[in-house]
Amino acid sequence: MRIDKNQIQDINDNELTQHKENFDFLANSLSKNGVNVDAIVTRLTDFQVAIPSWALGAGGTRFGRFSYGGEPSTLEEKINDIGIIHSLTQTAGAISLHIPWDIPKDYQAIKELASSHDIAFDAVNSNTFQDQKNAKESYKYGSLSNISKAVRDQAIQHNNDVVKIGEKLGSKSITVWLADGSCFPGQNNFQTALQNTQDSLKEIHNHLPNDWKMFIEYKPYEPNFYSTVIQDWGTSFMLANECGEKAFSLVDLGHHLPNTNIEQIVSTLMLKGKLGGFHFNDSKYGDDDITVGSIKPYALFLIFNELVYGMENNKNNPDLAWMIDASHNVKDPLEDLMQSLEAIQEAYAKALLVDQKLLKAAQLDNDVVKCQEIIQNAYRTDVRPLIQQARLQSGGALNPIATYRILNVRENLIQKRGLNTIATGL
Ligand code: PSV
Ligand code: MN
Repeated sequence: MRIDKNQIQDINDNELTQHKENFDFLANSLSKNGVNVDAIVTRLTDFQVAIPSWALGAGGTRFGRFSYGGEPSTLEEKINDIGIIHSLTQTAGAISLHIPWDIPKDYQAIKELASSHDIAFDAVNSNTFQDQKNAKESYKYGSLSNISKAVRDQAIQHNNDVVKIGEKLGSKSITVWLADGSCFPGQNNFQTALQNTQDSLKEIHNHLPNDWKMFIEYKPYEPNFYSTVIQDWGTSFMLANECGEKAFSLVDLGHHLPNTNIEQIVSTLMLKGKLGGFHFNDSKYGDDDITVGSIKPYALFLIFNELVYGMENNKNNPDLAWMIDASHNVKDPLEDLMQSLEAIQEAYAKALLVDQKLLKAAQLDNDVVKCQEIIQNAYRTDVRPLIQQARLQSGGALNPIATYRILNVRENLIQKRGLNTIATGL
């Protein structure tokens, strides 16, 4: 199913007068305070977030998986689903493939389909946390860190193969996340595991095409519950430095112990020019992978505040690869992704409102109260009319989820694909 621009416009028309009123009111009051509203709307329009190919079905937990109906069962259908989200939000202009879950059969056809939806191929993801059918070696005791050279070589080769697949699609980066670690004290020699991982990553790095980047993702625990080889940003940063110029750290919001100051990690990595990628989700306890902004929207805003500061001040840091990494059991996955996109845009817009000059002056005066006021004034501003304006200008829906429901998208998908389809992935 494809959503036509005219269908969106017809629905927008009913809400246009109200939107204009809201937007003009906000734009006026922001302009009076010296904010360049057009510049913010343009930055919101330019901001695109990749959707992972595994997030379009109803995600599962290890306890159960409840199909949503009309789930995409092929890569083509997944791209079409992202096309639906992108046409409504104008913010999901990229897909991130997980290999081997989503290997294209006909590369040319897949590329044409994606570009017909205005969707680019972002970072490709390798998978050495599951054994593949007919694989010679098993990753049960680790992949790039494994004590067996044969296992490490197989995992290195897999990463090189993933890069080759990405090259055919126009991707320019690979994300490496390792489940490697140990479940019990004594199971692993920490130093050997880390050294093996470093050597393996170096091999992958040195094999990359010149214009490619490698993102090293960290995570404190799960699926190993005693130790994880790349457990934190420090380890990821050290490995990225050891590997060389094309290697960067990747921050996944869910991959931190409770109360970690993620915005400070972001700022440190950007200062050093080593933040390459970003995975959005939200969590209450661990790597819960729930809708972005559903639990800690203020923390998300503070993180964006550092991202915006870094994008403006750390020119040595590359443009970031943004991706949503969330998927769960109970919502329509497309509606859920649109909620995540809205939360991301909201945090970004609010961060763009922070008056950096005023903040710096207040910091120089050690005026703690004023510093907090500046940050919270931005956070308390209802920026939704700015986001709606950005969408309106690029042909998206003023209210994506409402439009999705008016157009009966899910019912259409169920009718076409059936009630019991299951998407590949988690
Ligand atoms: C691991 O928890 C992770 O965040 C990695 O990015 C994986 O690629 C993704 O989730 C899906 O398993
Ligand atoms: Mn992730």
